[in-house]
Amino acid sequence: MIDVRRHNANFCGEHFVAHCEEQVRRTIHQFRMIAPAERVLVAVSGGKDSLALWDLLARLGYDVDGVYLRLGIGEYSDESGDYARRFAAGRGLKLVEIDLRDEYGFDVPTGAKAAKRVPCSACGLSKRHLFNRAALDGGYDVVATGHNLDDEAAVLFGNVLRWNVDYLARQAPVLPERAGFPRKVKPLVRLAEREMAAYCVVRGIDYQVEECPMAAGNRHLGYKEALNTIEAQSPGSKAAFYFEFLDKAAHRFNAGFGDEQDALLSCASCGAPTPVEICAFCKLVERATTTR
Ligand code: Q46
Ligand code: ZN
Repeated sequence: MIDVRRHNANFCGEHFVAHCEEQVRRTIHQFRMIAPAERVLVAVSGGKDSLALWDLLARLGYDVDGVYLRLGIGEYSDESGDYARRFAAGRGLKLVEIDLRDEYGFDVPTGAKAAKRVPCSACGLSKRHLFNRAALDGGYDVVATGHNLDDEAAVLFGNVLRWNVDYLARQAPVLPERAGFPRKVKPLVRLAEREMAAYCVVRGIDYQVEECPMAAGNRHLGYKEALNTIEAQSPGSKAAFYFEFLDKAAHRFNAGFGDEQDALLSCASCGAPTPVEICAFCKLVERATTTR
């Protein structure tokens, strides 16, 4: 059904599902991502990775709900939400929904424009803030996201190309909880993008195949292509690049990381932890809703 060249293995459907489960189980264990009784909130986009992650965590027996953020990016968002809802309903899982427009008065395209930010920056900031908030409000211990090996290797590649040492310090598959922030984990880092697509096919998971229209021209797509070229010539390069970084180099960048947490205040507007008086999300909301 699928060959995974970096493992030098071919799988039938049944064993491929078992293989994915094992990779996730090992990742969770190795990086101490989730303790058995903890409650997990999966950030769901309606795409293959987040739905596969939700499915895998539920299969592995975790107490896991999903959260979907309506970004208001035209048809793409409408369809993505439908996939997320259908998945949850079909499996009897709980999906928490947050609507940026209804609850905060803006959507990603118009809000970004009004706030003079690129859409992905306004979007990323909103996601980080609202997933944290949803986790804390709902009493979840952990927020899990569907970042896969290709995503993490591409981000690492970009950060190395520019020697963004601050980002390199933060690029870990688990970010520990700290005052006002839940733990963040990426249990799919051992699985590649095409493997997640294959997993969805085998498991009968219907997902949003379209990419977000705002992603066009995103630098990471170019990094993924570059890494795919290298991977085709030398299977295993991507995994080695990422996991050897974690193993041998990450600690050289994260000395001192986390020191700033002592200095965190509570946002005067929403109460979220922030190094300044008003948090970046509240500033975005204000600019996105008053400049129009
Ligand atoms: S959803 Fe949002 Fe992505 Fe679309 S606007 Fe950019 S960040 S590309 S993962
Ligand atoms: Zn705030």
